[in-house]
Amino acid sequence: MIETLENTTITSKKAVFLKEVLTGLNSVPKTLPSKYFYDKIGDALFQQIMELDEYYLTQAEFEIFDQQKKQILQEFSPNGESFNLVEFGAGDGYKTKVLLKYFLSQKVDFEYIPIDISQNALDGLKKTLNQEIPDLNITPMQGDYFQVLDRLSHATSKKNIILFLGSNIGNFSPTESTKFLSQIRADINMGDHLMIGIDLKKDPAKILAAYNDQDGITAEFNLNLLHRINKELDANFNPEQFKHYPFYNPITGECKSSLISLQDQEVKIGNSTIHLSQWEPIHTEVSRKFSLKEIHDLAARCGFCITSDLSDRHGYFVDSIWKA
Ligand code: AVI
Repeated sequence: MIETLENTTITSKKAVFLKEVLTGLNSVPKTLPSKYFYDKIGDALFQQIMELDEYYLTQAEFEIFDQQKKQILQEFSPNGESFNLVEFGAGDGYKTKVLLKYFLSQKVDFEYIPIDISQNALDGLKKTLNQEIPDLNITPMQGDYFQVLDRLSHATSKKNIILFLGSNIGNFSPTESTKFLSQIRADINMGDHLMIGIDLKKDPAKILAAYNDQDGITAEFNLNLLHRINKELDANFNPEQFKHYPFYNPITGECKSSLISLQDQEVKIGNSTIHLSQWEPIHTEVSRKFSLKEIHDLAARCGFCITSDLSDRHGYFVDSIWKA
């Protein structure tokens, strides 16, 4: 019985994946959803991207936490009150660990609650943190961000502090980000905080290099989407006939990545056939960059007040602290 249920879930996940891929590839221009980057190989490639010199975002946010952890704690808990530190999509915890260790050293009473869709990711994170920071009170929660947040806001009188780091908001469309952040605002209580990591507009060459590294890791990350579709949806993309192509528009702040078809070609996906013309792009991801004014407008639109904008020494990135 259980096996049947699991199989049903797997089948329906696959059906949704297939439907979204075919809808995207039958659109004009062609698109593929970036959420499908993150299978096991995609996770490992993204980990490598975060360690690249060109991908300045990780080090900039690390520096902000390292240099300004005292002020961050002061904002979160001005009178030493206890809180829940709830992180959406926690990853490997590389940057968050700086804050966790500092808060513990200051004898703050807090519970770290990383939320992720992947139980696997949470198990890995818990294991690492138990080894590295044995005194940490950690309660990983698997599931949809909002279901967990809703449960938390009703279950505890403690202040909730939400972390949404790494410029993940940049992967949303403007409509999606307004909806997502307004939903957070609706689910938290007056006086709770959101700290959101956002990549700023800067020299277009710097941004482009971050999405087109010399070692070709980002290209591999983008092309992995085709490998994944081949494996999981019985398709026959030839990834060698596609080229990773990012471009940055300084007016909109969008760095858009695409895969360009190097020749006229037909690709089979399940029972469907997709035609691609030579030089036709498949849009795969948007990584939006913001000005401070755009961040302030976004916060106001979603019902938050900004209490501080913490930036790195180059002014590349900001961790903006918002209050409900
Ligand atoms: C996860 N996200 C914030 C990354 C970004 O910068 O948009 C994903 C990424 N894509 C290419 N490089 C990194």
